[in-house]
Amino acid sequence: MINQIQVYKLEVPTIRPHQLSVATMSSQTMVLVRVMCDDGHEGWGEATTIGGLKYGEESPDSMVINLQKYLIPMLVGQDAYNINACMRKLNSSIRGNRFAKCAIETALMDAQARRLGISVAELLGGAQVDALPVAWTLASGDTDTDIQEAHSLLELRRHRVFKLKIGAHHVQRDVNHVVAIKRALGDKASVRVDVNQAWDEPTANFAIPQLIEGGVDLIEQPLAIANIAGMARLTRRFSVPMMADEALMGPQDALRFCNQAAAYVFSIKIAQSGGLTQSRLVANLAELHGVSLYGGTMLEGPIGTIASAHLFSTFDDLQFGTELFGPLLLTDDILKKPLEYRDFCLHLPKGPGLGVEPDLEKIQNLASHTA
Ligand code: MUC
Ligand code: MG
Repeated sequence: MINQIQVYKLEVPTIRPHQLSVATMSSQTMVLVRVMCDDGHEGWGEATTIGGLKYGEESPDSMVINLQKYLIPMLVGQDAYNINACMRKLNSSIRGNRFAKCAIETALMDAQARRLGISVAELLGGAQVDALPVAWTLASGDTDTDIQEAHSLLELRRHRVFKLKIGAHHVQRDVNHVVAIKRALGDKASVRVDVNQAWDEPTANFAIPQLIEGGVDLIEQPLAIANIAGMARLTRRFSVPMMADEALMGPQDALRFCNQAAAYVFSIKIAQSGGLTQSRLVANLAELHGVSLYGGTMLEGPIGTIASAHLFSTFDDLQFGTELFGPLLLTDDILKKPLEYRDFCLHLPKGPGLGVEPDLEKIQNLASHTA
């Protein structure tokens, strides 16, 4: 039985300003939930978004309130062994709130897997790999700084896939920035761009041929969320793969994209999808429609990141790798032992559940909100 669910909100500074077209981040606010069960088992989950309300329609504060006031009271006293029943109860009376639901489902799965003495990946059918390639986002806002950052990460063997955040500046300035970085890195790295919806279709038609010529491998969410027809036209028109990101807010959107052949790649994010089970559904739809997969991030801390890794490790194919670098962008860790990044990959931990041990004392000290 679920005895208690605690919520923590904590803000951790980033190692440098992280510039997206929608926001410049100098810190990240994590929302963590801790599910405690009467058999002594507990589990952790995370609901983290970007830039307050700039990226998604749930903010850290709305998640805390909605968890405390609506979601948690429905779960206390429920059978912790039956995650499907718990999630159905939530979904049948609470609309939306995908991030908050993801945190709850993750925590229930962590507890369940610990109880069974298996990993979350095993609970989901079993990992097919023990490490996942991880891209890094170059988003300092300065071309030379980004080039230096990429060179040192290549040297460290931490990342060899770089995603550039563009869309905040004039289109030609952004294109020149990307092309200069790709020229500096050459064949040593894959360079991709994330426009975060900043372009209209004529701007995309102007920029993309130059990006292809410059050697860019992937274009992420160039157009507004609602412009699925435009995404379909770009997918048909250009040889470089188009990836849907913000537009995928769960399986219904994924189905719409599949039906309209509006993307060649899906960025799967556990929070955007509404949890690990819903993410699996998005991945299944993609696989059925010949859409390739990429393991996305909401720049979560280590708990959301490793939960994503457990799920992604169960996929048959993750053609474009992952970007599960969130914890590396933060100046502080909340785990007793940090996640293992080496040889361009995130390595899955071996233990039961999520395989990580949250540092409760640290979390309590960093938390601005606890309930
Ligand atoms: C996004 O839109 O992909 C993921 C990596 C990053 O730098 O920003 C996020 C959000
Ligand atoms: Mg994106």
